[in-house]
Amino acid sequence: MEGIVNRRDFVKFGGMAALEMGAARILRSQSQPDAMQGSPANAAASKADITLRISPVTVELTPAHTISTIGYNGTSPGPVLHMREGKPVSVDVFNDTDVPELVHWHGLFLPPEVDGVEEEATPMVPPRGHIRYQFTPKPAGTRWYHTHVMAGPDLHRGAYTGQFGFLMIDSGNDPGKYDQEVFLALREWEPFFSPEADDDDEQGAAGPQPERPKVLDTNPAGLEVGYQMFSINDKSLGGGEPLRVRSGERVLMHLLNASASMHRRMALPGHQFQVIAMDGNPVPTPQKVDVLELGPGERIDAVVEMSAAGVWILGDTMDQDRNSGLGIVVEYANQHKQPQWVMPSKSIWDYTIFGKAASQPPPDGTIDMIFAKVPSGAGMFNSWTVNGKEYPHDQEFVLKQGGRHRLVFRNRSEDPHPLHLHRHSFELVEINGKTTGGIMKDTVVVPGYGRASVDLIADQPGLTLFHCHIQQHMDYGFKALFRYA
Ligand SMILES: [Cu+2]
Repeated sequence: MEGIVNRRDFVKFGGMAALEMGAARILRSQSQPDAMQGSPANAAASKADITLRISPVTVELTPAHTISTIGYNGTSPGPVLHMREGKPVSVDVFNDTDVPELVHWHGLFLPPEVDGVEEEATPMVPPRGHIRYQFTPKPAGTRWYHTHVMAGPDLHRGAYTGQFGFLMIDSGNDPGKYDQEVFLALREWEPFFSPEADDDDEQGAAGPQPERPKVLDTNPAGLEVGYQMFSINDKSLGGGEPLRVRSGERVLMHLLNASASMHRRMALPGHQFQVIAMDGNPVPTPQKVDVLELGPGERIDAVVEMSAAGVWILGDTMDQDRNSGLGIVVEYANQHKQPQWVMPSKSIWDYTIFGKAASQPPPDGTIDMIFAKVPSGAGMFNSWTVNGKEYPHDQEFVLKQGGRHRLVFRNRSEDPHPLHLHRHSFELVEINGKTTGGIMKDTVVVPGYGRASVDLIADQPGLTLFHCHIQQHMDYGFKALFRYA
């Protein structure tokens, strides 16, 4: 017991020391990146708990269609990683590519120096180099890991590659009320630039639009990103083994939208999803729904009771994407029909049905954040502003240690944006005028011309990146750095 306490204290001390030398660390990482691999705690050449190797991989989406990308440990998605909440872990990351990389641990409360974000001064994993991350994972739940580099105009970088995977933080208290557990990462491949977004925004068009400006900017928009192939994990619909189930089984599905830009609506005809957690955090009011909606970066844990024997397609509701691979066959034992798809009736995704009555205390302060698109603001591409400015901002977003900050996200553009805050989770307070409580997230989709308010308790000192999880939006201005006063 004594030994454990000592080690924790040591890790804590290491974290604080690193924070104080933040500026020095940036310099060191620029001048001699190799030096960043060791703090005294990991100087020994012991084997890490987990090894991740970033390298070129091929992915056989169907027997007839194999793609090349960058992945982890020879695959994409990377392995499902398991860590125990509160138990210190070491991860060796080897970068077998010719460009600097970063591994970000999405949804974890980590110090900036291991969060995997250049803007927070996490050191890069040098080309052909190695770095060791050491941290204490928390909180428990469905997290994920992915690259966090800029891609800009390069569709072979960042979130367009296969560098993503599930990261499960286990609390040790899983009641295990299910018969099977499956991991479903939703993805697209072979990106290309296109004059139109490859996205249907049914919700944005149908919902209230409290932030719609009176006068819209009608300048011609820049190029966006479309895709040719789609998959769940590494297989396109029909390209791999079906998900085999039995009548009466309860299947726990972990869904992750690992897309660089696409919003997803998923359905399984004849079945409902009992949503038990969003972004890995248990929801106050689990509910059954016909359709799940996930913006890039979001996760949903849902239990599906297998009560409609047959062979079905679990897939995206957009015909083109599903028919190009975004789905998986769900096959009951002893059933051998053609897989069936039935379009669900229209439904509006509403986070608040999973919440409870709002009961947040008044915040200590409010931070307004207005998001807007500048059509063709970056030449070929659009640019994005936060409070009228592209990243970086000048010390504008400051948190007070221990304070409850209400962030008001005002989306003055027609696109829905999945807004992600690093190193913290926040509580959804209001979306398009509907109040709610108890929904803890790290990524929230603010609908087109919509508004969301979230409460952030500032209890993780250090630089904290906020950004849209659509790679192209993030790369062209849509991010901001929070500081602690
Ligand atoms: Cu965005």
